[in-house]
Amino acid sequence: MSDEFFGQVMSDHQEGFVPLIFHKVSADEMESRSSEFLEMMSNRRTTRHFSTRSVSRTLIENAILTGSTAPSGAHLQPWTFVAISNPDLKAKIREAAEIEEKRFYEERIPDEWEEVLAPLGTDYVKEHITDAPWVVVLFRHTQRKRENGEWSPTYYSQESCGIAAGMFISAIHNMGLVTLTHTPSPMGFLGDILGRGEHEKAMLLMPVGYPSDGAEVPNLQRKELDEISDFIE
Ligand code: IYR
Repeated sequence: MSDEFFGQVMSDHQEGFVPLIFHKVSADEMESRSSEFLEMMSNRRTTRHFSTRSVSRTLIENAILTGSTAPSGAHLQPWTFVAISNPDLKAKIREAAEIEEKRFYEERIPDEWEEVLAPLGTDYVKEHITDAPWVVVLFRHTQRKRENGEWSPTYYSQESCGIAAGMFISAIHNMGLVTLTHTPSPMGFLGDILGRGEHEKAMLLMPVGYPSDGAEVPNLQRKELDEISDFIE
């Protein structure tokens, strides 16, 4: 097959098709698996209270690999998960995050935003960044480097990284750990501190670890099915 297609070099793409690996599941088994998975995921909560207990690198690698099974626009997999356990680096990130967050909470936060944040009990102090044994920062690629060294766009990178983050979070919960989707704003300092390229934009900072003894979560309810769906049959 030619390497040239409408003048574009195709060599940085894999070509062809392979059979789908699909495991048949009986109707009964489907029902039980669907409700078991729902129950497992219903027990997931976001907490801000992390233990300093260590977590093996293998667990973080498996969560990242699970996140990276996400579908992505044109299969460009436009993400980098930067996993940090180095205490000095975590302290540096916390310091920079708290500078931004202090400004956010004290000066920039609009009233309507303050109103909906209040029940979550958040403030500018981000001890989770130094308490959690790992901090994983998800960077979204806005551009990709071709094999010939030129830059081209990525497609649906927000959607792709959102899905990858969801799968990462599910993997963390499934393995018995907790995480928090922290979005310091603005997040530009993360690319600077972690030395990422211009084509990578920090999207989420996720501390990962065990909850601290006595960890708490806000007393929140999830919406009912009829509030989040509309069936047209
Ligand atoms: N970035 C801030 C504020 C914040 C915003 C939302 I939307 C939240 O759901 C929670 C917090 C912070 O991380 O504290």
